[in-house]
Amino acid sequence: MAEQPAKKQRTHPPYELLYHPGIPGRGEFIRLAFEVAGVPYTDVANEDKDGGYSTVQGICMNSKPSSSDDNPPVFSPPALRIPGAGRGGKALVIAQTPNVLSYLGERLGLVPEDEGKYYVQQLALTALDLNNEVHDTHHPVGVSLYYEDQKEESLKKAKDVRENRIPKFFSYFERQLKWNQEDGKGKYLVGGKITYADTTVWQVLDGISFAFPKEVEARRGEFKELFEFYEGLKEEKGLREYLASERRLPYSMGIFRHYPELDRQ
Ligand SMILES: N[C@@H](CCC(=O)N[C@@H](CS)C(=O)NCC(=O)O)C(=O)O
Repeated sequence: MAEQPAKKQRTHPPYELLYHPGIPGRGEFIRLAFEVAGVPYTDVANEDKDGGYSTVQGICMNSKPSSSDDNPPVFSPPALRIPGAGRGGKALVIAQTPNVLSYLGERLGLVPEDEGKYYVQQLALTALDLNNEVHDTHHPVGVSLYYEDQKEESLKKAKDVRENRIPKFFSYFERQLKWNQEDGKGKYLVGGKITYADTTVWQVLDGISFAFPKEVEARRGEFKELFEFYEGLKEEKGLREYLASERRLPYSMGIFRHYPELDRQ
């Protein structure tokens, strides 16, 4: 847990992120929540090079009936493990990115206390839908197949996602920003403080900018306010330091991949 901000360390349990090592992936949505909240966490597979990934695999990718302690099985990473927070004082293990974000949102102060927390979850779920659609641009036929075996279909899928789906989602995020501004709350998506809706939408925008740089460049003028939000959030306390740190992993062969042939030509 070295280098991470420790300001709230005493009031938080030892949070453990269980995810694949070496890629941002869906684990990134959870990392960003901890980072902007300034709350320490252990990124198990990345921090414990020897046994960390075996722990992740044992808990999250296991074919045995039960994953760990009294928790139900986990289908796939990412998951959150909190020693002592589960049944009978054992570890709690929960999975599914938006489920983990919802759990952490209240505990890390990343949601409003009123009905705004459902607006936050609504946005995070929508951003994660877009995340999945962008993933499918390089795997439109089967997640178990290689990209090289589905290149034809990828071209068609990527064209539709770039030309139709991305602008539709971007316009929705922009309408949300306007809605919040009219509510007098300023630069965030919901309310007057950063929430996990902001970090989740931000991460999807960042990933799309990596995957489709030409498409994004061409659309910046069309979605000026959304990109102001995107650039502005980079200066947010916690995020700024994280982006400059070694904990922020580069994109590679995960959800967001840069295949030039799938970008705008
Ligand atoms: N809806 C799930 C998707 C989880 C997921 O697809 N995890 C990937 C890594 S990002 C994985 O390891 N999947 C294994 C599999 O689907 O077999 C979530 O948001 O957590």
